[in-house]
Amino acid sequence: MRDDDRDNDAAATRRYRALFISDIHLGTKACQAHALLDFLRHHDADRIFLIGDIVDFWRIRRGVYWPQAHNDVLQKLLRKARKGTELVLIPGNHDEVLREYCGVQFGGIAIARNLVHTGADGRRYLVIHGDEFDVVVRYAKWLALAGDWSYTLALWANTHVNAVRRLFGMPYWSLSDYLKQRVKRAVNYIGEFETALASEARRHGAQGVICGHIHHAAMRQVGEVLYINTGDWVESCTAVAETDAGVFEIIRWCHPHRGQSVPPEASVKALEAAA
Ligand SMILES: [Mn+2]
Repeated sequence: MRDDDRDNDAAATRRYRALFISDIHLGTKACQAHALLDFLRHHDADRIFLIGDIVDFWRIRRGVYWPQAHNDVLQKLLRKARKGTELVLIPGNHDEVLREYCGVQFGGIAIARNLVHTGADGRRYLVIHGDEFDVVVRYAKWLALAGDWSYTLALWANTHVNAVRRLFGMPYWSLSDYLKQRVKRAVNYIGEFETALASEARRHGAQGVICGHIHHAAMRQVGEVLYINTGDWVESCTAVAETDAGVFEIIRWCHPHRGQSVPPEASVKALEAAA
């Protein structure tokens, strides 16, 4: 049985007014494409918002990684569009090449830089990826890329640098202290990100904001703005759904085929949870 044939299994599919998905990072080994396929099989919506970093063009530039499951995800989404789902794509920083096509509509997909979604209850939600508010990414892309490597570098340094430091009678350099500092910064960073996004929502006359980018699913009130982050399909496998009543919920999708690879950020997040 082909994956798509299971669409007919309507009893197992939950229908929502809208689904919000971001940070899939197709084209990377860390992408949980099988889990997402399974999620898409069990969930449908009148509108699906793809809120950035859907295809990771940064990684693809370093060499193509494109297994069948990644193709299946795109096919599955296009199939939903053919069957009447309105697809909205908001490019992120890893797929910013698509930003050239903002305002364009093709194959049942509308591409926009950001937009305001009106909830079932009439409340307005700014839908945006969020990297615009990430100063590091915006002003120094190479710094952001270096960030991916800092943990790997720290691990290497812990083993090798200390051997050299010992030779020179220098004190031990602690990896865990380094990570704790990094986590503290990460926590501050998330708070600042939420505040920035909430004020951007106010600027658009919206009562809420729905974004992605920081791979950290959340739903909380920031002042008078409801801040919603869809999380990611790299490690947490989360999406946000709006019911017909205009209620938003975070869905965490567990799937037996989830890959075992854990990116370095996951270890930092585990520390963060323990902190
Ligand atoms: Mn991003």
